[in-house]
Amino acid sequence: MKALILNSGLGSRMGVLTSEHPKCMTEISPRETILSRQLQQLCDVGIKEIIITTGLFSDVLREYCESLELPVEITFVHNPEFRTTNYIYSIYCARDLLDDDILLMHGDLVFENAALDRLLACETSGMAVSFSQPLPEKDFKAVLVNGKVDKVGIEFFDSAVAAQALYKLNREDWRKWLDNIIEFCKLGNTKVYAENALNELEGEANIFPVDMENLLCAEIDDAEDLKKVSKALKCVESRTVYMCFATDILHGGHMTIIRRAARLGKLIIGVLSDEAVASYKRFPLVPAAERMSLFENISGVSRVVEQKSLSYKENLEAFHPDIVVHGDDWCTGFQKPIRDEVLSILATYGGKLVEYPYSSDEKYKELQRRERTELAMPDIRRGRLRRLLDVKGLVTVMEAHDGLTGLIVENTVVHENGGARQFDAMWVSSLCDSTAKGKPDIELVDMTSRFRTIDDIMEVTTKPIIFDGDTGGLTEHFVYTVRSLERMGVSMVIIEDKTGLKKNSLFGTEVVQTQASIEDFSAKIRAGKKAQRTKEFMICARIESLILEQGMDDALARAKAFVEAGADAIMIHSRRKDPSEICEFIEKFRADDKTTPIVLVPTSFNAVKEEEWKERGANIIIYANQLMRATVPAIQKAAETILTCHRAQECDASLMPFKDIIRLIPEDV
Ligand code: SPV
Ligand code: MG
Repeated sequence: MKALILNSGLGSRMGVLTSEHPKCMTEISPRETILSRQLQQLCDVGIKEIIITTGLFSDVLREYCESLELPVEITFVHNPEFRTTNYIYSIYCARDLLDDDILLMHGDLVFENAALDRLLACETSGMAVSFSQPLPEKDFKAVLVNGKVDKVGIEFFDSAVAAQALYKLNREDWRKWLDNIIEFCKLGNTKVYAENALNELEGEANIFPVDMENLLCAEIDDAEDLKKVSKALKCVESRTVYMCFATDILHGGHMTIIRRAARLGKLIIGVLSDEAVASYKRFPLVPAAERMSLFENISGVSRVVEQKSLSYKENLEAFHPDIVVHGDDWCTGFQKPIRDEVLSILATYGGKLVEYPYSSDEKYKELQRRERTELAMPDIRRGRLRRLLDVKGLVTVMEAHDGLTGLIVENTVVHENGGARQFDAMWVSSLCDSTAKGKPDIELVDMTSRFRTIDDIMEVTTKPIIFDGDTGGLTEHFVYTVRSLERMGVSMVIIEDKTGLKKNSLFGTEVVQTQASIEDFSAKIRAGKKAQRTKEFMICARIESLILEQGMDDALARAKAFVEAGADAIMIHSRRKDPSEICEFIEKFRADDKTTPIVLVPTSFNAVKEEEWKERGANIIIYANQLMRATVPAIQKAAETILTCHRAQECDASLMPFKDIIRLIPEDV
């Protein structure tokens, strides 16, 4: 597409303002003239060839254009008869250069980017009109017939709309109009508007009106217009636009939408905090501070701020952007409440929402798949538990005992109030791993088998893993376990301060269980920390004093000693329904130690909500066996029903349809 700018007019109504240069060189802001603005806008939309017709001061105009040093080829066509002809003759002079789609504009037209974008987005030929602005007395109006522009002129009022000499003309439509312009000029009809030649075609040029509504698109005829347009331009230039990004991999689709948004005004980018991203989709590969600097270096972005939550409220109230830009994918689904909130806040101060079609391009999906692969890599996965603790303060963990439960923990999301909730990490429980294998939870399932379970889970998930290391075994063995777990990408091992034949803690004192001495267990922790090769891996000391009824003082003394031995976290366990002993422990431990993460497994003391645990000072909540416990009654019932009924029909209603089970696991995860 080429642009044709008509600058051969005399501009006599501008008075002294055009005594030394053509009208298009009139300054409309301290930084630009009508022409420099038009040329920059054309460059910005990718136009490479521009034809400018000239009249009076043609040399001044040419030199001026060259001084702008824009990356565009400009051809100047002088109309030697500029004093006695209208621009129809200038077009005639340029006719041999115009065999293309043409963006035609008068040289005294000032328009905002959004107006140009709207015209260019029109697939047919189009003319800028406004259905909402009053009909001008002396300026162009377009008569519409059957939805098309039938006539353009200053004399039409019936069935007319306000119009501006800004056209996007597809080659075939333009050819018809140009041929008639040539015809007019050959007949010496050179003192009329080029539109007179268009009007004879009676709609055959297929030009459709493109409604600019109240976007700035106005010509400057005199000093009064200049004042008005300069003022309107100031408003346009001071407009602010807000967009929020959760991404950490910027691709072409993002750049396109950023470029479009930046054309609407000064662009403020909100970068979603790590915590908000983690709750909304997955843990960000790149931390918020780095993501912010990524955006700071993109041209067209005037400011980058953090958006702390999925809700835009805080930032909209702080910055009052004139426009919020978003993809149209949030019109439905879980993001709809966020959109509704944005709309209602914008309505309070007259802001606008602009939505662009969401790109679900295959190559961007491929990028997302690569991101997932990246997140599953041992080095990336291992460190994420520490980052989650930093970012969220409280991390929720659900048990997984095989690939399927791993997938459930990975993918289960619930939406509430426009936000999303999901588990942060996975717990590979000794109880559930043993139970899945039909074995008691007594360290009977050996490490090789336990590692096999981790591997099955890791193959299909990306979330961090906390491993239940039972007693850790012999110290001489534990050091190897630590290194193996690190290599696999596990984030934390929890070992309990028991010795001899370990039984599940939930038996309490009903069975014989022996607690290790503080010295021996501290030595095991020290050895594990010494063996550790990466800085991210965590060893958590689990204290069984309350389970074995050894008292609060013993629990606290152990916690202190184990932290001194190098434990990265403390797990305190209880099998009471009443959470008070756990609360007491947290309070007393936190009196001296504000930072060591506290891990809880609230299987029996399950009435307290996560928010309260966080407030009390706990950091990791492990739901240690609920998925396994959900499975057993369901499968037992199915087995019994089939045995009772001698067929499977009766149990079908409580089963997942077989059509669904075969699709439950996607082939390409
Ligand atoms: C496990 O899940 O195996 C645990 C937690 O160790 S508990 O069963 O509560 O002891
Ligand atoms: Mg266990």
